[in-house]
Amino acid sequence: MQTIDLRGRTLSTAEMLAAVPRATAARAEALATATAIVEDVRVRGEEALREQAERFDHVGGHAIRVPREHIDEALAGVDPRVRAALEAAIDRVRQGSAAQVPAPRVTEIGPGARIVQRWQPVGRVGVYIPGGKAPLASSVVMNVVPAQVAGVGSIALASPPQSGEDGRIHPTILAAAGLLGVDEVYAIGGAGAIGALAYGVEAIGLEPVDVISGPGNNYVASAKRAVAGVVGTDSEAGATEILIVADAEADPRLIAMDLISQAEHDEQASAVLVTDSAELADRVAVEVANAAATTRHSVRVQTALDGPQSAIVLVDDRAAAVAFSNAYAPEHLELHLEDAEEAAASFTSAGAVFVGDQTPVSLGDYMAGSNHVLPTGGQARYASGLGSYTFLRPQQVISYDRDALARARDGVVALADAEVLPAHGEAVEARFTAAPEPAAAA
Ligand code: HSO
Ligand code: ZN
Repeated sequence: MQTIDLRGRTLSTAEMLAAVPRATAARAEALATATAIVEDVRVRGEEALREQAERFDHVGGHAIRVPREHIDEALAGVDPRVRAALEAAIDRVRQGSAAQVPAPRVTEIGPGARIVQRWQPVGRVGVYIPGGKAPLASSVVMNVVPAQVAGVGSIALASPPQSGEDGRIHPTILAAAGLLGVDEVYAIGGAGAIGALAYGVEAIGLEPVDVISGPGNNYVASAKRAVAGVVGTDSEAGATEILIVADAEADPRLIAMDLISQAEHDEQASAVLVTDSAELADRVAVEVANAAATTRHSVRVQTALDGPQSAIVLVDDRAAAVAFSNAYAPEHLELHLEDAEEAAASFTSAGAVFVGDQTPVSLGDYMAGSNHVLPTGGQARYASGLGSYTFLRPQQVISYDRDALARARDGVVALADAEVLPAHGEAVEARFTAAPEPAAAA
């Protein structure tokens, strides 16, 4: 892991970002491929899905709509420890998600003039869960629970068919769906799944959804771009990131473990430590080197940690650490600081903030009750993580009585005239004037 010494320098935001550049995905090529796949599904439906399953997943003749018995079998077969953990995670994320549903709010603009701000769930959601490197059963929980808590009535889930398993999707993913009461499940992978959810596939009874959420590789992310404007999508998830801000008192072993825990996801993952303690920096470098050598996914982890996207960054003081972190806008921010609780207020740009050394990111990945679908690649500057609000639409409901309208009458007419849209004013005037006499017949 490289050490970058920024002490004694005042850097612009751009310079800070250039010091530890994120890995960038080759988007243009993926977008072209994903768009073609989505389009094929839109036009040719099931036939396209079967061809894509043979080509990408090496599976043929499988049940695309997963039969209920497969879900029941997965539920019966799941390790009881995993089942208990999933149930606990569901319960905790339900509690965390409930706080994300705003209560309706009534505003009296004046007597008889009322606006209700209400939050309407979308009608139908499609959740995509990748197969690949790790079967992310926890991501089923993190996507489905907030949608259910928001009040979404219809949820479909798609995940790739597995070759050698007669095209069934991963049993833990299926079990998680079963525990959540999601029984509309499709064995469809990649960009094709995004197309199928967005446009529907009549032959298999798949109705189009309103919002698609869930993680995925570059092609899945590109497919979501391709269907933008047709459906809503969650924000684009790139490689996982962790940034830790630590002071001289922090525990280097815990910091190393947490950096490695997220590097474990991906060769492209970013793991960054920002500290004003040169001694801590050295000790973390040693701990990381030791632990990375022996961890289960050592090659992947070391690739991520040795990449230009990972670094130990030395800064002058706390203010510089805050500036760096806020510029970087990490997906996950951990604060290993003596005054972590108070310091948290200064860190404004992060997908989620983990306060103190007893709150590791991997707790948040599974069990904290917070959501683990978070903005990456600096999107935390303007976006939030997934939550119940992802599936809610704020809507204003306006009601005025006659007296209240009368008080607004002149204003409407004046502005309508100014915009040379007199029919707008006349629509209001009509409430206060009698209908003109019908023109006499010639
Ligand atoms: N850290 C990942 C989420 C995850 N971790 C799922 C384990 N399973 C992205 O925030
Ligand atoms: Zn993780």
